Amino acid sequence: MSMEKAAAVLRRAQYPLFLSGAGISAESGVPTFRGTRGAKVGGAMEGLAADRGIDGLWNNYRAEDLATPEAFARDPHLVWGWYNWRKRLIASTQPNAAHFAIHRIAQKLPNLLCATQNVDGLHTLAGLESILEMHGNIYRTRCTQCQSLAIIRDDVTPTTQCGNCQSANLRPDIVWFGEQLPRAVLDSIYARLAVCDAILVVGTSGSVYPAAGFAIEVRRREGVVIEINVEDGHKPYAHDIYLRGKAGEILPQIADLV
Ligand code: BJW
Repeated sequence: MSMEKAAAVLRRAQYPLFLSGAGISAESGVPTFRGTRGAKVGGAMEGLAADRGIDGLWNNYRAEDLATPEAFARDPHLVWGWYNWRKRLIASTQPNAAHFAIHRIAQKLPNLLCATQNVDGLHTLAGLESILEMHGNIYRTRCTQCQSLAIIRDDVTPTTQCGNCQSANLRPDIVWFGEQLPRAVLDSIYARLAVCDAILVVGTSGSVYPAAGFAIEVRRREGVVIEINVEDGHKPYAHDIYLRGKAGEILPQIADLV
């Protein structure tokens, strides 16, 4: 019943917004940040790391200690090591049923604005043509000297040179804690939030801002909040329709009904 209700809300919405988090890629094998138990990043990483013969290098680190400009300035080898490892892991994954379902929903609802906090590129790989990547992309580097962007699929180290200015100052083109999100991406999302009548939030813990504030804003304007998550964790916002379960099982059914 809730599934039909969610589909009907989305179908009728004039200015719908879709927001995904790490949970949508969990069924592809990409580790989430906080898992389902509010654990440090090591929780998910350790299991996969062990599966792939990697020792517990990251056991003593939290995502917040690696994904900051200060961490990178302190120890670029460590931070690049973390990103190279994640990049390799992500490169071995494929989009899952949830990514394909969102593509299908977007085809049926051309006015759906899609945003993701994920850096794995799996929405694009599933065929979604327009996706706002709020936190960057794991395959992209940015030169801290000349600011040029590049896609580098191989490992990067602190000595890897920028293809444009030849300096060795590449960083991941990822939004770290305390850094501003891409202006154009935020402008598009805030323009949508000003009129948004329904938001579909999938697989996020709602613990990182500004993304966690989107549903708050939609509710404030009396829009409908639809949430899909495997657990009903503490969120800074309330939902109107809560669909508990795996995104890869629920979203395809919604895609059929929209
Ligand atoms: C399933 C599932 C399945 C599992 N199906 N579900 C307001 C208040 C307080 C603090 C702040 C605030 N505004 C800003 C801040 C500071 C900070 C912040 O939010 N801190 C919090 C910790 C409180 N925010 C920032 O610093 C942001 N920048 C900013 O605001 O700049 C302002 C500024 C202005 C002027 C000058 C300068 C700055 C930047 C945030 C960047 C976040 N970056 C990260 C890491 C980098 C990316 C990377 O390396 O990959 O992005 S943090 C990490 O968390 C990552 C994620 O995108 C992000 C969100 O995580 P997500 O997606 O929610 O994942 P999880 O793991 O938390 O949750 C997974 C969920 O899936 C769970 O709920 C599961 O149950 C579920 N799930 N399997 C469905 N199969």
